[in-house]
Amino acid sequence: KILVTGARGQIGSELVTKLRSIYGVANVVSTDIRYSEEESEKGPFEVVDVTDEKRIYEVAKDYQVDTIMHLAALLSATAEKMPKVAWDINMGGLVNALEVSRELNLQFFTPSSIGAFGPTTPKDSTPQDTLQRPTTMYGVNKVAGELLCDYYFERYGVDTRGVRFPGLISYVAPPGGGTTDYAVEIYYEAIKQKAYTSYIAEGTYMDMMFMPDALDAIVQLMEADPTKLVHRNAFNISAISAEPMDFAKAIQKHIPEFQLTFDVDPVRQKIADSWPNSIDSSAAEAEWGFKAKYDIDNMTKEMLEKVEEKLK
Ligand code: VAH
Repeated sequence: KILVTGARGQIGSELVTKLRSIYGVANVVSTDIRYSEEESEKGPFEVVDVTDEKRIYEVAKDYQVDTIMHLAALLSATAEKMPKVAWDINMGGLVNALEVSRELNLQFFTPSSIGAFGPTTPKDSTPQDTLQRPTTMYGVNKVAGELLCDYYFERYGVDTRGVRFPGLISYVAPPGGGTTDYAVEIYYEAIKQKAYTSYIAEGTYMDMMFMPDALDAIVQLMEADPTKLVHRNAFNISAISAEPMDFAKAIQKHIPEFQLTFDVDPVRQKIADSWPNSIDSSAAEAEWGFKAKYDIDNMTKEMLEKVEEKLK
């Protein structure tokens, strides 16, 4: 049985659906800070504010879960707007969820991000083990989070596992306040206006991944043989290293008249410039068989089809 925090977020909303299709509806408790009629009709749902440790404990105990997948967090751009609030939620929520996992001996997953790297990290094919001095509050939270999860594994034996996600592209729930959100918005605008103005500058490479690959990676890592894991928090995984023009070219194969223009947002550009251009996934491939299925072309085909359907 799995407790998911942040279940109404960009990852959470699709992860809950996937987990329920694998493990059964009754075996996945979705939780979020706000009540949702829709969520509670789909399966077990509870209101949980992750800054309230007792509440996490109560739900984990009542439902007798054996795993927590902790997704509740503020993303990079939002965190830069309210750094102290981001610290309280991202670190306070994480340590609360880890404490409950220790007390109830639960398996534990939480995502890190390419945002855990900084401007002094090698930018191309960023290694699994390298210098991590991020210059954003989100990045500080992610590096501290990786170290905290490894600590709970080494010190208390909590089976903690994590991946460093690239920018995730999806069509179910919109991303909230990320730096890579342009790569989702561009598909919606391509359908609506056949044009998009990117707040990230031409030539800015970042790692990206289609949500189905991200969800498969979570399940695969959590089911992996623990004796084979050399690393735990958190594995580099990537699928696509792309800049805005790469998305435009992929879209133009389906919508030839699509136009991409630029109006750079200095805040999010500064964040993007501090992140790698591409990261190396070889540790994940070697230790638990990670393999992405989507490249920018098959992702673009599916995104345009699904977004068009959604906007009908
Ligand atoms: C963000 N989508 O932009 C998230 C993610 C790598 C990017 O961490 O903050």
